[in-house]
Amino acid sequence: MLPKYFPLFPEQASKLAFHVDALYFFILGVTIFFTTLVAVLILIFGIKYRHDKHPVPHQIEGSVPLEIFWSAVPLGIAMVIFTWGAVLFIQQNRPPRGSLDVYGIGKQWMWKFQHPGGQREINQLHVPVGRPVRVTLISQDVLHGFYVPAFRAQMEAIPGRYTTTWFEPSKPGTYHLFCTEYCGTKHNGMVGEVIAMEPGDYEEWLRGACAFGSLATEGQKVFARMGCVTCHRGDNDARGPNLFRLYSTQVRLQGGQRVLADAAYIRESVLNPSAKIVYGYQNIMPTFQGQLNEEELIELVEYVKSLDNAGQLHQTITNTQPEPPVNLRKMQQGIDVTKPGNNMIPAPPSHSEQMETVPKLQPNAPQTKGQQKAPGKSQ
Ligand code: HEC
Ligand SMILES: [Cu+2]
Repeated sequence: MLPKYFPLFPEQASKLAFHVDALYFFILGVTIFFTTLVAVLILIFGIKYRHDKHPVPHQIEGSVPLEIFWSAVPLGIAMVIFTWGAVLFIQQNRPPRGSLDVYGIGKQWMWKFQHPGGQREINQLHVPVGRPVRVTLISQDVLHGFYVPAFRAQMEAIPGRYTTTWFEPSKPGTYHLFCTEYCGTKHNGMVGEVIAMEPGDYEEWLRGACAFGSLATEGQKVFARMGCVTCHRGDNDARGPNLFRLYSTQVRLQGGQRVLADAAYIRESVLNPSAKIVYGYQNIMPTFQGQLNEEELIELVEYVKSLDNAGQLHQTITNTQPEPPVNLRKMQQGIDVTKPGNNMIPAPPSHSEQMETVPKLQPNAPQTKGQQKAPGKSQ
């Protein structure tokens, strides 16, 4: 905004930054205008109606047009600010489809970031330019705040709850990352940097960064280790619902209402399964509270998310081997697919066969996701 030698305002390095600033300067302009107007009028009236010229005040009985004028004009200005602000707010809270997902965990006193490909970073976040990035945040202890001034992106990191923010970096560079909640004695040291890179450089960085398997494959291991697969086998007789294509669908619950299966829903399903019971299922899932840390929960979320495509894992850039698709059939047979070589997928035909084993509607346990409407219920 201002020249480099007078950096009163942070750089504008994201797509929304200009719009946020425009609103900010509009409000600033309105404020300056009225402050000046009032100050100047005080001065003029103070001189014009001073005591020695007007010893006896002249009584004014009021004027309807004037009253309407000075009510309507501020109302109009306030509504402009409100509408403009609301539109921006909605934009800033709705990551565009196809955003790149990264996860940020705040803890005293650092930021840990995880990329879908399994790359992990501390107090540094590498992102590509020209692509929306959605950051899903959570805190491991107290309230923290994720703030990148150059992107005009700010969101609290709250213990026990996912929050998200997004930005689309518009120019390469290294930008400040601050924690904006006073989170303890070393709060001032909880700083980091966001490095926006050209897409090519970013991909190169992804390949070179340390990773031990993508979040989804790590999640698959957690899924097997915690015994989730015994109930979520993905077939008709399974005790738990099929998780294929669950992510970002509307899940029908026992009471008939529907919820969006996002990261927060999956997290809640694991930690507090009885909070929302899927329609047609029993409340038998045990809680995994205290048995999984935030990282493992994120991995589970990414795993369930990756099942979007009939059990096929995401193609995420990682410097480990390309991910083989999850072989659910082997998991059902009790084979530990997390052991090297055990998750080999048979030739493609059997995979399409596997797709067909996605449970059909059961007479008394209707599919929970999808287009079906609850009779007599509207949402
Ligand atoms: C004892 C069997 C059992 C185990 C073990 C189990 N679940 Fe479940 N799960 C269920 C049942 C039954 C439901 C549906 C009822 C409900 O919503 O609580 C469910 C629901 C879910 C849902 C919501 C599904 C939907 O369609 O909306 C998710 C996500 C989930 N489980 C994940 C997991 C994960 C991850 C694990 C392992 C950490 C796990 N489950 C372990 C039985 C189980
Ligand atoms: Cu903090």
